[in-house]
Amino acid sequence: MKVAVVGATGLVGTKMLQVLAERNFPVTELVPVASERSVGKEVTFKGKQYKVVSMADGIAAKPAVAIFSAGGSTSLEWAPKFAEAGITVIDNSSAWRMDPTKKLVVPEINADALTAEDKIIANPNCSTIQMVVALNPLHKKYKIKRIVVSTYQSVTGTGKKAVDQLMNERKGVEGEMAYKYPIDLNVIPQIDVFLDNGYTKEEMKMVKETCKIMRDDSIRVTATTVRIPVMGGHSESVNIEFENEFDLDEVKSLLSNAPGVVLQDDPAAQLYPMPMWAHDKDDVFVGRLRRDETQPKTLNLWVVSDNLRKGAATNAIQIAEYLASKNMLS
Ligand code: A2P
Ligand code: 11C
Repeated sequence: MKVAVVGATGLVGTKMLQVLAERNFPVTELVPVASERSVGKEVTFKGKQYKVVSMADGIAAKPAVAIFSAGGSTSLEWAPKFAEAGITVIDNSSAWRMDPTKKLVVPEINADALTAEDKIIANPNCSTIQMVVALNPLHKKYKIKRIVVSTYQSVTGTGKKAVDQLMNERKGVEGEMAYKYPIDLNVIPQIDVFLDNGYTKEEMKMVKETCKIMRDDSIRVTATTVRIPVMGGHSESVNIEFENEFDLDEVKSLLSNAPGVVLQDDPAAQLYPMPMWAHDKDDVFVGRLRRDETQPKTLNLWVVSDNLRKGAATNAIQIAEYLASKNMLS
């Protein structure tokens, strides 16, 4: 199958090439696409060099599927043009996520909603994906009423410029700033821009995308999203109030058997999820499971995942794998 990766020179795009190769997605020809600045540059896929082409040439190549990670404005402009040419777009930006005519998909949860008519499919935000992968099995069993989440997010979520800022600060060299403030030895309680309600766009993504993916608008979510000087993945402290009573051992068993989830929860052995272990893994790691002793039917947990993997590239490629398995890519 001919596969285009749009944004192939970026952090997520590069990870997409790696994940496509690792998972042996049936790529017969790769079409790497990026901005005009990168046309003619080369990327490596399965040991072979491929020349980066422009957006227009990406369409002209007629891939069966185009996996986009080139920013929201690029997607808004170009995804419809790819779709009109009959190319299925899986888009990692926020451009289409809340469009009621587009599906927002985490395969473990709602791939069944996809049809061959879906030509632009949205990949959720990284911090939302890892949370819903962990919480969906619990929602199905106990029904979630309310979620209070605080995040500790990797600089890789911002892109290459932020990784460079952190590394430059470590080395004590001057460089371009991805953030308004230093990030090394600091914590920045702002991810993306502030909205009129005082929350950031990242926080409101977690609120809205959670309900859409879990197909339940009654779930109340409140979030504080924070950038920390870490690279391996995003971490989240999640407090969940359920409609129904739960049993902690049953919660552990549900999570142990949940697709895409790895339980890492052994306080006696000081075992819990950490970004240094989640790095470059496809799973969502869950630990620190305990009752909230201040109110009934409420659970605390800690969830970590590599935001470039399950939070972006892996989830998008799992969507492509699902479509391919159902013969929905032509
Ligand atoms: P380029 O490298 O040519 O700028 P990151 O999030 O790591 O910064 O990566 C962003 C990705 O999106 C890069 O591959 C980048 O290409 C691509 N990109 C950015 N703007 C555009 C655009 N206007 N058209 C196509 N690709 C774009
Ligand atoms: C971050 N979550 O860590 C963001 C990156 O809507 O896909 C991904 C933004 C998005 O900064």
